[in-house]
Amino acid sequence: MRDAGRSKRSTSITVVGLIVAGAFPMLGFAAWLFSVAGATVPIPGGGNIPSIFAPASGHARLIFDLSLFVLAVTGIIFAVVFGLLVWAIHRFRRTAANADREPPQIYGSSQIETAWIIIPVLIALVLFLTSARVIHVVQDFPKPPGAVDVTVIGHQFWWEFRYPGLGIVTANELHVPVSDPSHPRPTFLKLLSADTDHSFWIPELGGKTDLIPNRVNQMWLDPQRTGTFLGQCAQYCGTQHGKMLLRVIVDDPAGFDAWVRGQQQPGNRDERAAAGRRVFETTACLNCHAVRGTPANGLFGPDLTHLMSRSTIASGAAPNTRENLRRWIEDPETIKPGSLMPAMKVADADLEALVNYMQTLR
Ligand code: HEC
Ligand SMILES: [Cu+2]
Repeated sequence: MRDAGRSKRSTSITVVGLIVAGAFPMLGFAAWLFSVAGATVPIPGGGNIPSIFAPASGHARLIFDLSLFVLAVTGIIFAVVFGLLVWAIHRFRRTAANADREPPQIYGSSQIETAWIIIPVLIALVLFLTSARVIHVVQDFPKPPGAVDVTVIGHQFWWEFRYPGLGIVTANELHVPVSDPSHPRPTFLKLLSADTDHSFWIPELGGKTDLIPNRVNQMWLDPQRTGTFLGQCAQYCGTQHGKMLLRVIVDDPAGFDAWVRGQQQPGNRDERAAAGRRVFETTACLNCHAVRGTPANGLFGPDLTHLMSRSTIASGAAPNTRENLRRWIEDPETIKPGSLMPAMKVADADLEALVNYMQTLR
């Protein structure tokens, strides 16, 4: 009677164990399904929910292929170990015939011990070599002539992009040309930080690379189709790390050249917005923001020379609409709590004039 109860209990413990162990591959599978479905969900303002399962550049594809290989190897290990476990539990379970006997006590087997040292060492070696190969290809990628250079500077909580060869400074929305494999035109990023650690990550275009103060990191992107790709600062860098979004807009060659020409223009000096410009240039705004061709040359906040060419403000925290600009200048906390731009407490009339001025910065 007591034995039957104990055996029933051990059976149910086994079943619970199998469900728990089986939950891991199921969770992995669900994550995969979720991101495949997410990759087709458009987001207002362009782009899709980013998915590591939808690589759109050679760099991301190398990492993706490696991760599938690692997943396959570990999946086979899981299936074999799990299968043997289920078989052993079933084959050697307690039955009425053996209930009063101890199982045979076996000690030592050099064949089995050698096998379970050598096989894992070989598996680890194969995984090491394949990873080292991908790291080598990604890190030592040669820079072809015609590559675009961008210096990316991470700030709390926004991104600065400088194109040293083109004389462009912009923020939060990185424009790069498409890199057709037959005419590769990759973009090389030099990654710096103005304050603390950040991490540049566009899942569909490549792996994460950290931006670390007093250190220069590098990475490259070679997007093979046009479109908007979304990403995120992937390193906790302070209160608004979660609203430190990234947008990479991959333009066709003509579109990229047109964008470059537009960005190279100095700031608009539209006389209709002269009142707003005066407010901008006589309050603290100009200490933190630059508008090329005007006295404003602050470096603490985003360059506003071509603010209206961006579809969002505050690093993707809000769409770049008149209403949001007004709300932002009145009190940035309402859009991005913890942002390092103070509420400037400008009078209503000045606020209106400022927003008008901002809207001429095309
Ligand atoms: C103490 C420095 C500082 C002052 C003064 C300041 N700003 Fe800012 N501003 C910032 C920072 C930092 C950001 C980026 C915030 C973020 O995204 O987290 C910003 C962002 C902005 C943005 C959004 C830009 C973008 O592309 O996302 C606008 C527009 C703006 N400021 C306008 C103004 C105006 C107008 C004034 C004057 C009334 C002003 N700022 C005063 C630091 C400042
Ligand atoms: Cu960050």
